[in-house]
Amino acid sequence: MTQAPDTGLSAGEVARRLGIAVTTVRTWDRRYGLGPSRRDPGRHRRYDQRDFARLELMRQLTVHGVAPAEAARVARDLRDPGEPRAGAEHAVAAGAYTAASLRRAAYALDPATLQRLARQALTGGVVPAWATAFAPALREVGRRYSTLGRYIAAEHLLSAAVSAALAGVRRPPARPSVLLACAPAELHSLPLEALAAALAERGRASRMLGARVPADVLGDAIARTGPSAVVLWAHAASTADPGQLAAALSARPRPALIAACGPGWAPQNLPGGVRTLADLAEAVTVTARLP
Ligand code: B12
Repeated sequence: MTQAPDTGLSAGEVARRLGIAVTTVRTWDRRYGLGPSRRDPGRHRRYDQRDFARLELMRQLTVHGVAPAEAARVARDLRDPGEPRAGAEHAVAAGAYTAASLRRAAYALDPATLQRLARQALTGGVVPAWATAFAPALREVGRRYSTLGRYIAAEHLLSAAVSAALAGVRRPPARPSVLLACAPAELHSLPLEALAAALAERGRASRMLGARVPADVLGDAIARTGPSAVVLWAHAASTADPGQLAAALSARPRPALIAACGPGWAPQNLPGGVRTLADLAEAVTVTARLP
C-alpha cells in the first residue's frame, strides 16, 4: 500500500510499485487514457496519487479477469481522490470474493444464498457488480458446464439469482427511451438485463423485450414507442440475425443509436448505421447520453 509522493511518480516507478512492466504502464496510457495528469514544464510527466490509484485499480481488475477495456472504464471513473486506493481495493476484493461465493453457492445448488449474495453485490452499483462479480461467476460456471454437463443446474440457479437481483433495482418513473432486445433465436438476456438495471440506477428507463425477439416484432416496437436507442444482443454467431438489424434500420422514427452487442456479431460485417458497444460500462455511458 504505497502512496505516490507529492512530486509524483515516473512511469518506471509506477511499474515497479505495481509489479508490472513499464511497457504495460505506457500501453494503458496510450490505449486507455490512464496516463499521468501532471505536466511540469521541462520535466517528464508524473503520475500523482489519483493517477496511481487508477492504475492500481486497473491492475486489480485485470488480475481478476475483467477485460482490459472494461477495467479501464471502471478505473477512469474512480472518484473520491481522498481515499482512492482503500475504496478501489475494497470494491475489487469484494467483487472477487462475491464471485467465488456465488460460484460455490451455485455448485451447492443453494438458491437462497445465491439470491442474498446477488442482492448484496448490487449495493455498490450495477456496473461494478456485473464487471467484478456476476460476469466472472457466470463465465466460470459456463466454462465448467461446457466441460461437464452436470453443471447445468448450477448455471440455471446462478442466472436466475442474477436476473432476479437485477430486476430488483428500482425503475425510475421516466418515459422509456431505450429499447433492449435479444436476437430472434437468442436466450442469453442477462447482459441486457444488467444494462436495464444500470440505466435505471442513472434515472433512465428502458423497455426490455427480452429473449428471442423476431425482426418484425422489433420493427413494430420501434414504430410504436420511438426509442432514441435500440440495443440488440447476440451471444453467438449462430443467433446474430442481419434481418433484425435491417428491421431496426428501416423502422421509423429512426433511433439515434442502433447498437449490435455481444460476442455473436462480427463488427466488420455490420451495416452502416449500426455500432458496437464493447461492454456494460460503455453501453451505459453511450445510451445514457442520448435524450
Ligand atoms: C447464463 C447462460 C445461459 C442461460 C441464459 C440465461 C439468461 N437469461 O441470459 C441459459 C441457460 C438460458 C443458456 C442457454 C444456452 N446456452 Co448459455 N450460457 C450462459 C453463461 C453461463 C452466461 C451468459 C452471460 O450472461 N454472459 C455475459 C458475460 C459473462 O459474457 P462475456 O461474453 O464474457 O462478456 C463479454 C462481452 O460480451 C462483453 N459484455 C459483457 N456484458 C455486457 C453487457 C453489455 C450491455 C455489453 C454491450 C457488452 C457486455 O464484455 C465481456 C468481455 O468482453 C455463458 C457463459 C459465458 N462465458 O458467457 C453460457 C454460454 C454463452 N452458453 C452457451 C450455450 C452453448 C448455450 C445453449 C446453446 C446450451 C444448450 N445446448 O441448450 C443454450 C441456448 C442458447 C441460445 N439459443 O441462445 C455457450 C455459447 C458457446 C457459443 N459461443 O456458441 C456458453 C459460452 C457456455 C459454454 N462455455 O459453452 N445459457
